[in-house]
Amino acid sequence: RKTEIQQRHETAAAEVVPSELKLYIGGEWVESASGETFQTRDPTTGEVLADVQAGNADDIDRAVEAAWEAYDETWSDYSTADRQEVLETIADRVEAKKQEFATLESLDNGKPITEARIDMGLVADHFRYFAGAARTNEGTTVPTDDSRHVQTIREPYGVVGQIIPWNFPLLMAAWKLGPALSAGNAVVLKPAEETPLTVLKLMEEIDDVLPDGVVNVVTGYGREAGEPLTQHSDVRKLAFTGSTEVGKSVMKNAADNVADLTLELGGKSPLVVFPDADLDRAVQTTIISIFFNTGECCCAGSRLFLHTDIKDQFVEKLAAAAEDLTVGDPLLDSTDLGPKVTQEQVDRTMEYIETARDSGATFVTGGEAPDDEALENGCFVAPTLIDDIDHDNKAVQEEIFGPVQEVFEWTDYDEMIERANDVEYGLAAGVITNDVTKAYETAKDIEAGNIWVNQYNDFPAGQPFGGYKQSGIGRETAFEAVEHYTQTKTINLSLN
Ligand code: TXE
Repeated sequence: RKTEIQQRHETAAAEVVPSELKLYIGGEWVESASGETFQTRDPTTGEVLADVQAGNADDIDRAVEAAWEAYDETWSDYSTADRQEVLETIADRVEAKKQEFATLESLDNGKPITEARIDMGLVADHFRYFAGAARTNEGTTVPTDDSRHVQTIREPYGVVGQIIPWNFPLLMAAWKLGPALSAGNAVVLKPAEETPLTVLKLMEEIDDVLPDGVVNVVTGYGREAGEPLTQHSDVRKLAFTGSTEVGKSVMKNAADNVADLTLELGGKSPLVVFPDADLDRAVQTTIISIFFNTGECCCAGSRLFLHTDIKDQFVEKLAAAAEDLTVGDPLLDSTDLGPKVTQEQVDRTMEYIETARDSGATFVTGGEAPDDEALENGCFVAPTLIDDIDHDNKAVQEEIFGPVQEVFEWTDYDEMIERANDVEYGLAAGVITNDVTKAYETAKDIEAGNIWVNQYNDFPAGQPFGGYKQSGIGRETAFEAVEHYTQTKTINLSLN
């Protein structure tokens, strides 16, 4: 007999799983060259959602060829106004089917439907932002003397390759496609094997909007489909979001072809709370920093630095708030935390939890699967707070990518900053204080690309996002991203 959750998911899947699940190459839905497929599962129920094509190097070759053909024959003739219109129409199409997209994302990834709706709003907003950006991609004139006129123009690369992860599947696609198309490139995109469905649905919905071959989607595994894309000599720029380990191999492959590259990698971000903070509000911000998207955020505030004066009281309030969160069926509006994306991800999180436990750390709350029979088929991890752990522990130094936050106490500001910066990553950070001077000083002292003050995980389009240190290279979600998808051409005209 099916449980209530299984029934709800089966009904939702029948309504929203797209009918076209092949590779999208040259505007056609085609089978993978090998004829092989793989399954994508619902992490809440463990059931198979769909069989998806397992693309390989031959499919990447076909896709790159189709992209160049589209670029040479049609796309490069599109004016900036045409590109703006295309991107605006994509935003319209996502908005028109927002609930369907959100449900599909929630089924495939496990994220709460309320958060999936936020994602879809951001997807549309990013496409709109980059629609506008198409019109502002200006060059310069360079003053020298009257003997010449020197001008720079920004030209697209032609064909670019993009590889995205599973934590914000459609939003990561929007972050990548938006600037690439805005700048006038054709794209080969490889979604994560865990969550290919919303990107395929997007292509189904915008098939008539883009000329054939401008966006090509090759689903498949990292080694089989991702790697060949990063090795392809006709791909002029690569953009990758994922683990630092794979990011390094993408960088090496890019070097072989001297392809341009942007990387958005992992993080282990600090959230610093000063003693003057409004504690209740700070607790809510802390909850968002680590439990939003079940902690599957590269910028999650996974290391919490609490001033000694407030630490005990703060931890007590935070534990109560964490225990109050509803872990459950992500399709319900009342759910705060859904499952992790796969069992493999649960195992990875649990390994870090065991490392912390073995070191004698204190589990303030969580540290295991939630105690709920209805969730036993899903990939659930309870919200977890860890105290009394060494900062050099592997579970602190490495990205857990789950609903797990580690707490540290601080008294001396300089020592706290030193520890906050004592990781290989530098993606994001948060500061909570009512003192503007302290907030600014801390924001300057932390080595990270994104600092939130008195809030966390806020991503309006137009605000650059990207990492310091091993968290990445380049910035997304802002005009800078369009620049990353262009190359400068200098034209020097003799006036003699
Ligand atoms: O990442 P991978 P995984 C971190 C997070 C997580 C860990 C592992 O800590 O626990 O990485 O996750 C494709 N060449 N982040 O295994 O493998 C792959 O198919 C080219 C942080 O999912 O890096 C997928 O499309 N591509 C992160 C994408 O890379 C390859 C988000 C990401 O997968 C490839 C995700 C290869 N050799 C994980 N191998 C963030 N920054 O937000 C894999 N891929």
